[in-house]
Amino acid sequence: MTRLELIQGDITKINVDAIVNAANSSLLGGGGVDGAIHRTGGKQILEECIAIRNKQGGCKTGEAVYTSGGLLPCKYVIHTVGPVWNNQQNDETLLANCYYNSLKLAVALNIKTIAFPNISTGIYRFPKATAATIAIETVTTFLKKEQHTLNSIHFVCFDQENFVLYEEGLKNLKS
Ligand code: AR6
Repeated sequence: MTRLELIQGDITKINVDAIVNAANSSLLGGGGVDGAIHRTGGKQILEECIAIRNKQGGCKTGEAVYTSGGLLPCKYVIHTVGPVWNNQQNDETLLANCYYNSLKLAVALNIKTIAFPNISTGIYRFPKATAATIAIETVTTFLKKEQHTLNSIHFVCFDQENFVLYEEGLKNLKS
Protein backbone atom coordinates (compact mmCIF):
# COMPACT_ATOMS: atom_id res chain seq x y z
CA MET A 1 0.00 0.00 0.00
CA THR A 2 1.28 3.44 -0.91
CA ARG A 3 0.56 6.13 1.68
CA LEU A 4 -0.85 9.48 0.56
CA GLU A 5 0.33 12.22 2.93
CA LEU A 6 -0.76 15.83 3.24
CA ILE A 7 1.67 18.46 4.48
CA GLN A 8 1.41 22.22 4.76
CA GLY A 9 4.76 23.95 4.26
CA ASP A 10 7.78 24.51 2.09
CA ILE A 11 8.59 21.65 -0.30
CA THR A 12 12.33 22.44 -0.22
CA LYS A 13 12.42 21.24 3.39
CA ILE A 14 10.72 17.89 2.87
CA ASN A 15 12.74 14.73 3.39
CA VAL A 16 11.85 12.52 0.42
CA ASP A 17 13.72 10.87 -2.47
CA ALA A 18 12.33 13.36 -4.99
CA ILE A 19 10.44 16.62 -4.98
CA VAL A 20 8.53 17.84 -8.00
CA ASN A 21 9.06 21.36 -9.32
CA ALA A 22 6.33 23.41 -11.02
CA ALA A 23 8.74 24.73 -13.64
CA ASN A 24 8.27 26.51 -16.96
CA SER A 25 9.24 25.12 -20.36
CA SER A 26 12.54 27.04 -20.44
CA LEU A 27 13.74 25.16 -17.32
CA LEU A 28 15.68 28.29 -16.40
CA GLY A 29 13.88 29.00 -13.13
CA GLY A 30 11.28 31.56 -12.18
CA GLY A 31 9.17 32.61 -9.21
CA GLY A 32 6.97 30.62 -6.82
CA VAL A 33 8.05 27.11 -5.94
CA ASP A 34 10.47 27.04 -8.90
CA GLY A 35 12.30 30.06 -7.48
CA ALA A 36 12.42 28.50 -4.00
CA ILE A 37 13.83 25.21 -5.36
CA HIS A 38 16.58 26.90 -7.38
CA ARG A 39 17.44 29.30 -4.53
CA THR A 40 17.71 26.56 -1.93
CA GLY A 41 19.07 23.84 -4.21
CA GLY A 42 21.96 25.93 -5.53
CA LYS A 43 23.54 26.28 -8.96
CA GLN A 44 23.96 22.56 -9.61
CA ILE A 45 20.25 22.23 -10.41
CA LEU A 46 20.33 25.12 -12.90
CA GLU A 47 23.44 23.71 -14.57
CA GLU A 48 21.70 20.37 -15.07
CA CYS A 49 18.58 22.13 -16.36
CA ILE A 50 20.70 24.02 -18.89
CA ALA A 51 22.25 20.72 -20.02
CA ILE A 52 18.76 19.24 -20.58
CA ARG A 53 17.74 22.40 -22.45
CA ASN A 54 20.79 22.18 -24.69
CA LYS A 55 20.04 18.53 -25.41
CA GLN A 56 16.27 18.57 -25.94
CA GLY A 57 15.19 22.22 -25.88
CA GLY A 58 13.51 22.47 -22.45
CA CYS A 59 10.41 20.64 -21.33
CA LYS A 60 6.95 20.69 -22.90
CA THR A 61 3.78 21.34 -20.89
CA GLY A 62 2.65 18.14 -19.18
CA GLU A 63 6.03 16.45 -19.52
CA ALA A 64 8.72 15.86 -16.89
CA VAL A 65 12.51 15.76 -16.69
CA TYR A 66 14.83 15.29 -13.73
CA THR A 67 17.99 16.69 -12.18
CA SER A 68 19.82 15.96 -8.97
CA GLY A 69 18.63 17.65 -5.79
CA GLY A 70 21.72 19.84 -5.48
CA LEU A 71 21.85 21.17 -1.92
CA LEU A 72 18.29 20.06 -1.13
CA PRO A 73 17.61 17.10 1.20
CA CYS A 74 16.11 15.12 -1.73
CA LYS A 75 18.14 13.06 -4.19
CA TYR A 76 16.24 14.24 -7.27
CA VAL A 77 14.13 17.14 -8.47
CA ILE A 78 11.56 16.19 -11.08
CA HIS A 79 10.74 19.28 -13.14
CA THR A 80 7.33 19.30 -14.77
CA VAL A 81 5.57 22.11 -16.60
CA GLY A 82 1.95 22.77 -15.71
CA PRO A 83 -0.49 24.47 -18.07
CA VAL A 84 -1.24 28.18 -17.84
CA TRP A 85 -4.98 28.27 -17.08
CA ASN A 86 -6.91 29.22 -20.22
CA ASN A 87 -10.28 27.79 -19.25
CA GLN A 88 -10.02 25.10 -21.91
CA GLN A 89 -10.63 21.37 -21.66
CA ASN A 90 -7.06 20.61 -22.61
CA ASP A 91 -5.77 22.38 -19.48
CA GLU A 92 -7.12 19.60 -17.29
CA THR A 93 -5.51 16.87 -19.41
CA LEU A 94 -2.19 18.69 -19.38
CA LEU A 95 -2.30 19.09 -15.60
CA ALA A 96 -3.10 15.39 -15.16
CA ASN A 97 -0.18 14.59 -17.49
CA CYS A 98 2.17 16.50 -15.12
CA TYR A 99 1.30 14.20 -12.22
CA TYR A 100 1.25 11.03 -14.32
CA ASN A 101 4.52 11.68 -16.14
CA SER A 102 6.28 12.75 -12.93
CA LEU A 103 5.25 9.48 -11.29
CA LYS A 104 6.37 7.45 -14.34
CA LEU A 105 9.76 9.11 -14.16
CA ALA A 106 9.91 8.52 -10.40
CA VAL A 107 9.30 4.81 -10.91
CA ALA A 108 11.98 4.66 -13.62
CA LEU A 109 14.39 6.25 -11.12
CA ASN A 110 13.40 3.71 -8.45
CA ILE A 111 12.14 6.47 -6.17
CA LYS A 112 10.19 5.34 -3.09
CA THR A 113 9.01 8.69 -1.72
CA ILE A 114 7.97 11.76 -3.69
CA ALA A 115 6.48 15.16 -2.87
CA PHE A 116 4.30 17.27 -5.17
CA PRO A 117 3.50 20.98 -4.91
CA ASN A 118 0.10 22.20 -6.16
CA ILE A 119 1.19 22.51 -9.78
CA SER A 120 -0.23 25.44 -11.83
CA THR A 121 -2.24 26.91 -8.92
CA GLY A 122 0.02 29.93 -8.38
CA ILE A 123 1.39 32.09 -11.18
CA TYR A 124 -0.36 29.87 -13.79
CA ARG A 125 -3.79 30.61 -12.14
CA PHE A 126 -5.36 27.13 -12.41
CA PRO A 127 -8.50 27.00 -10.19
CA LYS A 128 -7.37 25.36 -6.97
CA ALA A 129 -10.39 23.09 -6.36
CA THR A 130 -10.25 21.56 -9.86
CA ALA A 131 -6.47 21.22 -9.66
CA ALA A 132 -6.71 19.39 -6.31
CA THR A 133 -9.28 16.95 -7.70
CA ILE A 134 -7.11 16.29 -10.77
CA ALA A 135 -3.99 15.76 -8.63
CA ILE A 136 -5.66 13.29 -6.27
CA GLU A 137 -7.50 11.41 -9.05
CA THR A 138 -4.43 11.15 -11.25
CA VAL A 139 -2.22 9.89 -8.45
CA THR A 140 -4.74 7.28 -7.32
CA THR A 141 -5.31 6.13 -10.91
CA PHE A 142 -1.56 5.80 -11.40
CA LEU A 143 -1.22 3.69 -8.25
CA LYS A 144 -4.00 1.38 -9.43
CA LYS A 145 -2.90 1.04 -13.05
CA GLU A 146 0.88 1.11 -13.10
CA GLN A 147 3.50 -1.23 -11.70
CA HIS A 148 5.45 0.63 -9.03
CA THR A 149 7.25 0.38 -5.73
CA LEU A 150 6.30 3.78 -4.29
CA ASN A 151 6.00 3.86 -0.49
CA SER A 152 4.54 7.32 -0.07
CA ILE A 153 3.35 10.32 -2.05
CA HIS A 154 3.27 13.67 -0.26
CA PHE A 155 1.05 16.55 -1.32
CA VAL A 156 2.76 19.70 -0.06
CA CYS A 157 0.41 22.68 0.18
CA PHE A 158 1.92 26.09 0.73
CA ASP A 159 -1.32 27.98 1.30
CA GLN A 160 -4.24 27.26 3.58
CA GLU A 161 -6.82 27.21 0.76
CA ASN A 162 -5.04 24.34 -1.03
CA PHE A 163 -4.46 22.53 2.27
CA VAL A 164 -8.18 22.53 3.07
CA LEU A 165 -9.09 21.38 -0.45
CA TYR A 166 -6.66 18.46 -0.27
CA GLU A 167 -7.79 17.57 3.24
CA GLU A 168 -11.34 17.32 1.91
CA GLY A 169 -10.32 15.43 -1.24
CA LEU A 170 -8.24 12.88 0.63
CA LYS A 171 -10.96 12.39 3.25
CA ASN A 172 -13.48 11.61 0.48
CA LEU A 173 -11.10 9.03 -0.88
CA LYS A 174 -11.15 7.12 2.43
CA SER A 175 -14.91 7.19 2.90
N1 AR6 B 1 6.80 24.99 -1.33
C1 AR6 B 1 5.63 24.44 -1.72
N2 AR6 B 1 4.72 25.09 -2.47
C2 AR6 B 1 5.02 26.35 -2.87
C3 AR6 B 1 6.23 27.00 -2.50
C4 AR6 B 1 7.15 26.26 -1.71
N3 AR6 B 1 8.32 26.77 -1.32
N4 AR6 B 1 6.21 28.25 -3.04
C5 AR6 B 1 5.04 28.38 -3.70
N5 AR6 B 1 4.31 27.25 -3.59
P1 AR6 B 1 3.75 28.48 -8.60
P2 AR6 B 1 2.68 27.55 -11.17
C6 AR6 B 1 2.98 26.92 -4.13
O1 AR6 B 1 3.42 29.88 -8.90
O2 AR6 B 1 1.36 28.13 -10.85
C7 AR6 B 1 7.22 30.01 -11.88
O3 AR6 B 1 7.68 31.29 -12.20
C8 AR6 B 1 2.06 28.05 -4.51
O4 AR6 B 1 1.36 28.53 -3.36
O5 AR6 B 1 5.04 28.19 -7.94
O6 AR6 B 1 2.75 26.15 -11.70
C9 AR6 B 1 7.64 28.97 -12.91
O7 AR6 B 1 8.93 29.24 -13.41
C10 AR6 B 1 1.11 27.35 -5.47
O8 AR6 B 1 0.04 26.72 -4.76
O9 AR6 B 1 3.71 27.54 -9.92
C11 AR6 B 1 6.58 29.12 -13.96
O10 AR6 B 1 6.87 30.19 -14.83
C12 AR6 B 1 1.97 26.26 -6.10
O11 AR6 B 1 3.17 26.21 -5.34
C13 AR6 B 1 5.34 29.42 -13.16
O12 AR6 B 1 5.81 30.01 -11.94
C14 AR6 B 1 2.32 26.52 -7.54
O13 AR6 B 1 2.55 27.91 -7.72
C15 AR6 B 1 4.59 28.17 -12.80
O14 AR6 B 1 3.38 28.53 -12.18
